[in-house]
Amino acid sequence: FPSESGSPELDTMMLIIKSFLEHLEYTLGKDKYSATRHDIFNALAYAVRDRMVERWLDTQQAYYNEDPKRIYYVSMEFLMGKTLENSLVNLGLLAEFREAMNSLGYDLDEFIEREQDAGLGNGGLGRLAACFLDSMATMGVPGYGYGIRYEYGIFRQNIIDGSQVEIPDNWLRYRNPWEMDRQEHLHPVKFYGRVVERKDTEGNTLFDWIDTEDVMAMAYDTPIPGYGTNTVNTMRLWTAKSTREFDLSFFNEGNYIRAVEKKMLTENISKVLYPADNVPEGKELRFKQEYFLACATVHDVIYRFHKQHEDLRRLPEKAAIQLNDTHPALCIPEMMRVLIDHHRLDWETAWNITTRTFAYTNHTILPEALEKWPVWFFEHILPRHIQIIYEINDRFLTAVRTRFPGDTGKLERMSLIEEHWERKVRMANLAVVGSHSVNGVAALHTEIIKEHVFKDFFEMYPERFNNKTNGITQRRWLKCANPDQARLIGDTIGNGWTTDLYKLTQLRPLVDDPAFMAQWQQVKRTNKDKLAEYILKHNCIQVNADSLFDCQVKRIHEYKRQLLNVLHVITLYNRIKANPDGDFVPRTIIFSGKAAPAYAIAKLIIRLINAVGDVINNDSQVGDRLKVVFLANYSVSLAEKIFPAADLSEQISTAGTEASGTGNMKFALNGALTIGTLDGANIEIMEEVGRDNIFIFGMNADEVEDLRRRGYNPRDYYSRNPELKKVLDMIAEGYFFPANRDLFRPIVDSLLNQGDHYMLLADYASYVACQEEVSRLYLDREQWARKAILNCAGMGKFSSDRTIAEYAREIWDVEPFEVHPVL
Ligand code: 26R
Repeated sequence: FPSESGSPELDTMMLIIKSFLEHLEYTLGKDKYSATRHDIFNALAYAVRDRMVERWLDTQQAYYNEDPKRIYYVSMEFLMGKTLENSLVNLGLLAEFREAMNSLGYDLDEFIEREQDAGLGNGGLGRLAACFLDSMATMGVPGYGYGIRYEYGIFRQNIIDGSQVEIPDNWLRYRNPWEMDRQEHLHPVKFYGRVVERKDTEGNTLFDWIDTEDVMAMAYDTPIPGYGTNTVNTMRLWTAKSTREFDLSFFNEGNYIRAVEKKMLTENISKVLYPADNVPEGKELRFKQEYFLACATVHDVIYRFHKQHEDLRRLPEKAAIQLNDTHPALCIPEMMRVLIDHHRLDWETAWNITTRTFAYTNHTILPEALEKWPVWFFEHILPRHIQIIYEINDRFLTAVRTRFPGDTGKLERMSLIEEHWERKVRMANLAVVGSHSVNGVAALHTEIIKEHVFKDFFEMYPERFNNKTNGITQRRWLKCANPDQARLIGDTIGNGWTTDLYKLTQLRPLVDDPAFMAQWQQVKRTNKDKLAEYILKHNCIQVNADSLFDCQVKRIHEYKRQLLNVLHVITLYNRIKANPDGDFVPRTIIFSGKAAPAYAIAKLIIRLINAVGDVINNDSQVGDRLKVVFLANYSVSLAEKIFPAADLSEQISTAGTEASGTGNMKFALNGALTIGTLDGANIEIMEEVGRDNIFIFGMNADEVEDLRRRGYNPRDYYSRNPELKKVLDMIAEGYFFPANRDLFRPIVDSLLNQGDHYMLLADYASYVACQEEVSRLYLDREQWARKAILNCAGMGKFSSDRTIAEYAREIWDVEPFEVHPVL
């Protein structure tokens, strides 16, 4: 290869080709005859990674030299999805790599598509963490993501005979070219054992945690490139390795097989992501995972601090640790343990450092999703930590007593320990007491936690509470996912929106530009054609791309009310059957989402959707006026196909239950209209796009609360609304599953006989009426497109760049650096 051709473009191309071929040959040991498609992908990925490494090392060196405050985002979940395309886009090398691969006879898109998702998360919380990493790198915030390198991510969902079947997600099988193992970054993590006290020469009591079973946490680092900058941050994921001491002591016992078995058991800690989302799963292994993450991370933070500083009292100036829900909240007692037992600080000093370093984000209002761990877990597994938690609690309750004398109810509610027949540690209380900041993830959510979930704490520490409305990264969710729409926007208003999403307001006047509108509609139509093709291929259902694509994609949970959507679908079906020659606005209803494997009623809802779909899709009288599609295995990459093709975004949770939602933002950014309740971030979306450009129905959070207080009787709604009654009777009587007519009875039972906790029946009439408005508007394609454009134009606020800027200023006290574009 000539080193310089005289043309910089050609030089870049040559370098890419050279790098790719060298990786194929020397890293993977293959040539063009023996290379598999995986090999090509891996060689390509290594070539892309090489382009990041130089900036990565430079960034880390700059952090060391300039010693800015570091931000640690600690999370049990990072739902990264695919990496190849996003990296190329952020590096500004997409076109160059496409051309280089082309010249070798390869289609880059094939390899972009073929990459395995990194699915190390369940849903909103994990994907938010991934968007935050992108924004921190883009904005030059010296951020680190800390998590667990699960060998198995979120399960793959197959649909077999209408039911969800879970398949393990062995995502590392064909190697992960993005990560680098850091054999030298190892921390021991202790479990079990006991605590002994002794006195030092000055008579102070010291605590030794001894006879422990240790596991090593080993780091794997993944580079996180910013968009159009030189910043490359780090995501550090821990994997469990058995210790050498462990090996020796057990092997010396002489039982070789038993020794290897034990060794394997300790390495199980990082084996699998727990697939529960908003439902409790009080498993010991999960508890150990949480401590594993907390311990390794706290030690790493202190290790990095100590490379440049002596005095731990300066830690809060140099480090901020953001806890992504309570899952990593054991960081708090772990930090106390290290400061007191290892560094011999007194309690007050240690507590001051700890509370000034930590901040906690709450992501859920559902009481059953608040983590509580049995005290006996602690006594057995983390005996020193329970002592520390008791001490935190004693001092805290003393403060409560002083502030609110005689209020025993308050003491009981605020205690870190729940005193029922089984005593439990309330992790949310621990997180609030141990942090200087507590935030909700949407305005309404923050109000609810202040007035309900953490009411007593808000009275005591009002200054701690603040809101940080969620956001999404426009680089992945518009530029990569919807290139045609991104290009149209770029050709019209320029590309400033990629780093300043508020620039989208410049689209507003274009609603009066017929040429722009026609192109807008054409983009949506092309995206719908692509999704229709996908549906035909995967579900063998021919859908009408001219129909209204009505989408609800998210985890399956009763509070999200997929079932309310189903009630509407059956209503439409009954209306068509009652009036077969009537005029109906054609709809394709698309569902996608996973149910927690142990969540029986959620799995039954999936079955119901598929059963209803079977009946409707095969009814020739219905034709293509109504189709119901359940897309299996919802994931980041499937989401990237659905959002761009959606006309209507279903955000229909019971008001006051969805903390924020982020899918709602992705839909609107991609030009879908929202039908939703006044819940979570829907309210703020309405404020940004205007009340006329969104479909709002149902009770608001206050009305839900009121009705609950007054006494809610779902049967009132059932007996008074004949259309609703018919729908429920059909489900209950087995209309959709004649082979087993009782199959769906539990669903109807939950509504009619178990109190309809999420109040579907109360919102049904309003929902159906609102859907009629949706259909009416869809008949006027111009009006529809107008509103869709205004939705996209109003999404500026929902960039995760804005969210991160607020965290940086108001919680972390770091200034986002200047963005340094690469020339
Ligand atoms: C511990 C276990 C029971 C558990 C509880 C809750 C495991 C996982 C969860 C998931 C929760 C915390 C979650 O994902 N919450 C979602 O966070 C998003 C990002 O803030 C919000 O947009 C979304 O509304 C909320 O449900």
